Amino acid sequence: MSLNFKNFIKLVERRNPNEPEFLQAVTEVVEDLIPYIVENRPDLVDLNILGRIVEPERMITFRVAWMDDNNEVQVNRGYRVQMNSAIGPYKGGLRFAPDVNLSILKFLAFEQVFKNSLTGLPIGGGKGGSDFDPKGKSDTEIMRFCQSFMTELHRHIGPGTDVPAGDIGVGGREVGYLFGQYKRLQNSFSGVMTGKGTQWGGSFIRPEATGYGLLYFVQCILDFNNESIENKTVTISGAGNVAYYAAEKAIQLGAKVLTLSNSQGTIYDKEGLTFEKLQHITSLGRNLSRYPKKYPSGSYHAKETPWQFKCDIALPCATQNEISEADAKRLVKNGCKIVAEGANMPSTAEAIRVYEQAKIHFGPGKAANAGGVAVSGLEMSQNAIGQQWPHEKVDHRLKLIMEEIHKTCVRYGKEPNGYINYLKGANIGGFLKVAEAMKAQGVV
Ligand code: NDP
Ligand code: 2IT
Repeated sequence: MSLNFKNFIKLVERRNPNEPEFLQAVTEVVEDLIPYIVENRPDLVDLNILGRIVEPERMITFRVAWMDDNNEVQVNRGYRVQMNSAIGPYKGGLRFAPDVNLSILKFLAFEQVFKNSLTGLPIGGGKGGSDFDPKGKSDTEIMRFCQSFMTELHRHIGPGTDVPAGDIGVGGREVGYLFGQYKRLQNSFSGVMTGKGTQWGGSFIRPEATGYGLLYFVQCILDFNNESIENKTVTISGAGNVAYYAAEKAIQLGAKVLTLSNSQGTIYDKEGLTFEKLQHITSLGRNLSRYPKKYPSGSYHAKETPWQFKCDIALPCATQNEISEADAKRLVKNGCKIVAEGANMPSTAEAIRVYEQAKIHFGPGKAANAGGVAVSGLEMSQNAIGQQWPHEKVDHRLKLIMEEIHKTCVRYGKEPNGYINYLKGANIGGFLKVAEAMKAQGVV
């Protein structure tokens, strides 16, 4: 069997028409994998592992009908993409946002396979969600939607089959309603979801894990280059779960955090954010424009992203394709030395080329934001043995996992001139474990 990049991508494009995000994610991975396996692993070429890994094992789409507060019947579409279960049950978040479609969920599920493998834990890859828009909905509308969503999803998931969690638009509240409905339908209290409340089966540090893990990964990059994070300037996009805890940990480690943002605009505080300022931002909800009223060192930039501001480290933590080629050029021109992704695929393919040409350090999402799902994996372990580990233990394990991921990236991503291509390292390192498992389990 022969394997050639152009023909492979053509085939993926033909089989998945009109799915630009999925194609982008696949291209980003197989660009690194094809040369590697053709040279080093002809056995994997013969078994058509790549052809199999880009095909979801199962995809479920379903109707979600629910009643809004005006007693009108609303209809949304629900999805679960069960991508790969070679190394463990499908694992990955649920996203509720109006732009959710199959292309976005397939790209997220595909990335999740490599990310979950990198954590070293026994978890396969999946992702799901709905085009439901939680913004502006009442608490009871959110609950009714979650209950209706889970009424269908419950028959496809389970603690040994598929374990969902949160993502954009799905946080602790939604996980609670989803879990409650699953428990009621199955008459069983189980570890079917992660991100649960710490009173009822959740792990300590899970809410913080993605943002904290991101900063631990940045620390690894800096250590590797004999540098420290202290007094480095950091720009962060987003103001949700990942962005908030990334900012908190960056401040704790002595960095100067200059921005947070949402889909409406960006806060820039030239004196840097503090814990108190972060709390105030939380109290503003989505109304970030009110920030300068309380903190005059801050300014608000409507409809703008953080990437125009000078920084040492940029941490995109909002959504896919939020850094364009022009943004990347501006970051490099302004002296940015590290881009590490809290979000999934926030850099366009063109932006990544700019980073690589400028030889700045680029931590791709599947490595840099793996802390969230890693602690989800630890939550599954705790549920399986009926225990709850203390904060310190979970945080310590999170740090060790991020350090191991960094080592894997260095091992497979080091180029002859010494530059660490973290993307290549993460792609190859994440792939090999899944590929070996698929090989061992026969042609399925
Ligand atoms: P949240 O829903 O908590 O927050 C999302 C934030 O991003 C909000 O501030 C939101 O602004 C902003 N945002 C969302 N969509 C857009 C958009 N189209 N343009 C600009 N801003 C946008 O989500 P999370 O923090 O959980 O997720 C953020 C990213 O991190 C996602 O890419 C997710 O896949 C990834 N991730 C999350 C993990 C987790 O554990 N939660 C784990 C690993 C990765 P607004 O309110 O205005 O929409
Ligand atoms: O993108 C991600 O890794 C997540 N949204 C977290 C998934 C999880 O199962 O914790």
